[in-house]
Amino acid sequence: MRFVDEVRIHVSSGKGGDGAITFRREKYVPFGGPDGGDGGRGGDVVVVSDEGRSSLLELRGKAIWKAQAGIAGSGRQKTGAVGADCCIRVPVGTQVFDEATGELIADLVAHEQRAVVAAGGSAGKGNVHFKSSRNQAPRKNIPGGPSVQRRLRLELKLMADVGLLGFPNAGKSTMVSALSAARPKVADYPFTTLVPSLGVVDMGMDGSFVVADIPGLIRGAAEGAGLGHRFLRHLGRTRQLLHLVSMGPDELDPPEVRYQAIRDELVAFDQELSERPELVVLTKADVADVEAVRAAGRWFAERVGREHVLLASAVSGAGLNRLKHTLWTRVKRAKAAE
Ligand SMILES: Nc1nc2c(ncn2[C@@H]2O[C@H](COP(=O)(O)OP(=O)(O)OP(=O)(O)O)[C@@H](O)[C@H]2O)c(=O)[nH]1
Ligand SMILES: [Mg+2]
Repeated sequence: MRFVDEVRIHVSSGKGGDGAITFRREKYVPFGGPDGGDGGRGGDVVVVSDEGRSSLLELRGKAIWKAQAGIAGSGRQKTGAVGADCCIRVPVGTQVFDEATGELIADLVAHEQRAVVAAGGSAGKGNVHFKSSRNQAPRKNIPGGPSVQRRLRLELKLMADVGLLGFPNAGKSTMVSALSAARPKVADYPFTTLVPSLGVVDMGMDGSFVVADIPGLIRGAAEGAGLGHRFLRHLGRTRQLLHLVSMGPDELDPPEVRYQAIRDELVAFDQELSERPELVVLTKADVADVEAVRAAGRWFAERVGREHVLLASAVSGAGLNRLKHTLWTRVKRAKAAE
């Protein structure tokens, strides 16, 4: 399955603060000893997984993530402030790779898991540490450690919540483009989509869910007709099936026949998958014949229940809001029941 959710970022940890070289200055004490304090540690860049996040989309706007530098130490053994960490909050399931080497740096599988991806520079040491019997006035310190800079690739293995079903040309890819920021190829010939892809549907403050676009199915797919039905395995972990039935004028078979053909393939592929909740969308409403829609609406209401049939057009946008919210409500309900 292709990853659509991927970002590349640059991270830079904070440099450590230098240790100070200072000497005590007091009235009547001509040769005060060393009193240079330590520097503060530089801030780390930390990637933290967060259940409340569902996509890496939110990171897209920011290419450079910087932690604060530690502050240098000063006289009177004063220690410099520690640099603040920079936290990058990502969805659970995010993997972090070093862009240059391809090395997997972190695999964040649980809520609030933290991975330091660029460690802050160590704290420098002030000259107060270097006093000895032989050297009462050391002009020596340890500078703060350097900042670490890295290019990272963050990848989220998306799990589809909703899986699309339908004949070739039913408008599956068009629907994914209309609902999400993904831009799968759309064309007026069958089998445009050859590999499954995913789109993230943004529900604003509420969150988001993922729709899987897969190649079209035709009758006999179980026996290898068309592209076969092996793509159905990508729907394995989806919570909800979205079955698109085109109401466009170019269809040869009536909608109920096409619907049933897909249902048969689904059952042949996997009985359990065929029992998942399904929402039927009569699509291409913008170019549909009103009488045909009415008749199909009646048939589907009878067959799957009125609440499981919607009318929409991915081109005009009609019915899409309702579709989005219906899917979202169902996905949330299914998640809560898990
Ligand atoms: N008028 C109209 N045309 C649509 C609508 N949705 C899709 N189409 C057209 O239908 C054709 C097929 O659309 P796709 O989205 O590529 O169909 P698909 O189901 O992904 O097809 P495959 O990938 O080949 O299985 C394209 O020419 C689309 O522009 C719609 O709501 N209204
Ligand atoms: Mg397609």
